[in-house]
Amino acid sequence: MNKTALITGVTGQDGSYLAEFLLEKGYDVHGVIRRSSVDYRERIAHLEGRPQFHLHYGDMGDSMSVLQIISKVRPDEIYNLAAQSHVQVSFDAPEFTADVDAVGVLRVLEAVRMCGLTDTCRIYQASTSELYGKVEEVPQNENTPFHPYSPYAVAKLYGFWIVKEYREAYGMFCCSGILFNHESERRGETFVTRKITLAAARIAQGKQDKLYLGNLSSLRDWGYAKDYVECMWLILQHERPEDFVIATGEQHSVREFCYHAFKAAGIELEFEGEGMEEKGIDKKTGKVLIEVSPDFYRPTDVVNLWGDPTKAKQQLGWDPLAKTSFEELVHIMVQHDMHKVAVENVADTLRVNLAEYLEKGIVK
Ligand code: NAP
Ligand code: G4F
Repeated sequence: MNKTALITGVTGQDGSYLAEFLLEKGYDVHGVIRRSSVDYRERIAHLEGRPQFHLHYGDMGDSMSVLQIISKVRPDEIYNLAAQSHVQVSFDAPEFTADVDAVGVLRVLEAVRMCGLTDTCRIYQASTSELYGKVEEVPQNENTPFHPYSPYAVAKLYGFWIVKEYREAYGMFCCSGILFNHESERRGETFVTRKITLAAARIAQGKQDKLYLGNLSSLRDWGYAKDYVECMWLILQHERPEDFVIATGEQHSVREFCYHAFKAAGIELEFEGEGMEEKGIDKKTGKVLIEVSPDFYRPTDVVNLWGDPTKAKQQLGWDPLAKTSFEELVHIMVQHDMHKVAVENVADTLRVNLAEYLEKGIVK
């Protein structure tokens, strides 16, 4: 019998890669999607229609739908990836973030209990390095104290602790993966890496003049999302339910990410000035391409994330050194976005030509 997995957040960056990964392993994959007035299934469109891939409408804020889906699918494994995942947005929508990212986790755990799946269903919770927040130790491992520093992180902290509580109270196989930032060509366009790679591609192809960013000195441990979904699965295959830090063990600043991304797009940057006055300048032309804007500063910002993946390496056999490097990650993202922008340019030209031909009656 094939195993059955349920993925919440299947339309997201990680959900789409995880669905591919599990289908490849022979799983029956069920995904939870939200009803929306626009099509947002771009990341999973290529999977729709496969006999082993099924979608269900639901919402993490709606206990009934969570319960109904779990009782219908009766999964062997649940990957709870659904979340309002943008830290800056969590300052604007703190209540929604708490409902989905904190209480949403509880809804999944309780639904599993109500469906009598306590002993058979394993649950992965998408936890985050944001829990370390205003960091108390560098690098961070499974024993580093948490100090959440945004409404998002506070909500995720509840998710982490309720998973631990259900593990201890009811003996459930539920675990948190404390994942450090992981990016890809499927990353949402308002996260800093994707914002930079898209802007580098647009600037290189003459479609954008300047990029405005917030804190350029912020430090992150950036990995490749496609590599990280394997860990979610490994955590659920482990003999005991435990929490794991997943990271590369390498740290880079937003400024460094910009430098490498623009270089991959054919532009060498140099940085001048400090704080709000800092600028990223095209070394060849002297043109200012990056400026700092207060709009992208957060009320409290997490500035020093650096993960220690030793436990995952020793117990799961997951070696980040054998995975995609920082430079490769930036390259993959920039190549993807250079191509995307080039295709958009061609489409724009065709649209303009077509409009002209229609107007002149050349085509009808
Ligand atoms: P993402 O691209 O933003 O995807 C989030 C997913 O959650 C989307 O499918 C979204 O659906 C869904 N969702 C949001 N609110 C929902 C709701 N009320 N009900 C049902 N579904 C809802 O995030 P990601 O980067 O793939 O991250 C996956 C998970 O890992 C998240 O929980 C995130 O917090 C966590 N995490 C991410 C990272 C990272 O660096 N990427 C690191 C640590 C932890 P729509 O498509 O309908 O919006
Ligand atoms: O790309 P970011 O928005 O990601 P952040 O805040 O680290 O959160 C992501 O990673 C977490 C794991 O640690 C996940 F839990 C979470 O769901 C999400 O996937 O920002 C990264 C850094 C921040 O310090 C931010 O202040 O980049 C800084 N930054 C500077 N300028 C900017 C910008 N961030 C964004 N989004 N946009 C800017 O213009």
